[in-house]
Amino acid sequence: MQTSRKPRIGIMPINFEKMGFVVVREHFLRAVIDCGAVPIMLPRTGNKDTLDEFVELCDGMILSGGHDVNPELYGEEKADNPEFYDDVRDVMEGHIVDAFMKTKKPIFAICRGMQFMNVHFGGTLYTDINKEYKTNIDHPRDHGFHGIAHNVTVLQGTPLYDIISRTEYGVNSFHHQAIKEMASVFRVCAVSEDGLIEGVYIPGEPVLGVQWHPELMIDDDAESRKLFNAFIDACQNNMKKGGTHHECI
Ligand SMILES: [Mn+2]
Repeated sequence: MQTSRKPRIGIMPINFEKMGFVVVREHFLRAVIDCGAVPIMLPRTGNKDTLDEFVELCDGMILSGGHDVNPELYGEEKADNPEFYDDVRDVMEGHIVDAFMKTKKPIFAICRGMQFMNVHFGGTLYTDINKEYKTNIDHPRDHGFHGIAHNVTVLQGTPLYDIISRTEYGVNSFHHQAIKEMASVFRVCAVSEDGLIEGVYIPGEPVLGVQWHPELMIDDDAESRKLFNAFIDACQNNMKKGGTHHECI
């Protein structure tokens, strides 16, 4: 059994159809490398045999931000613009999440990734916060990569609090969807000032989701660095145990 190699971290791709590209945000690659692991971008495919090879290959998975989750998956209607959605990503993410849960390999779900997991496990989303939720906070507005859009309250006794050791924390915000009905497997670990769920985890499982983008703040925000370090540590510990046990991130 190899125990000395670096953890390999899969990163879900984003479709950039107009140019024929599939991309990942460069910050993810850098964050993973800086924390001592190896980033691996997944191909955008619904081919389950191919995805299973990546499940085998990767020690942890980052569900990156990206397109909106197809509202039809939680009983709502799609908007008119088909560019909002990526059905291939929905399919592949569902397969990856199931396989990683089965193998107990850690998942770090960011923004759309967290929203997708909520839908995948039976929850629903606000398809557009500004239309469906009364708030003074502009969650979708571009405040800049490092711009603090709002505070979150981090709940004590949760894995997120264990990692960042703060109850109030300023975060960026680039989302117009949000959790409406939370999936029953989830527990809340962070809430925004206006009451939206901004962080979730699954008790006893190495799964953490946040709605902000710690990858964009990795250079100058100690807490963002702690989140990636904790995730990579969880992957490393899982490898040492031969992949049959796990730790919460
Ligand atoms: Mn927000």
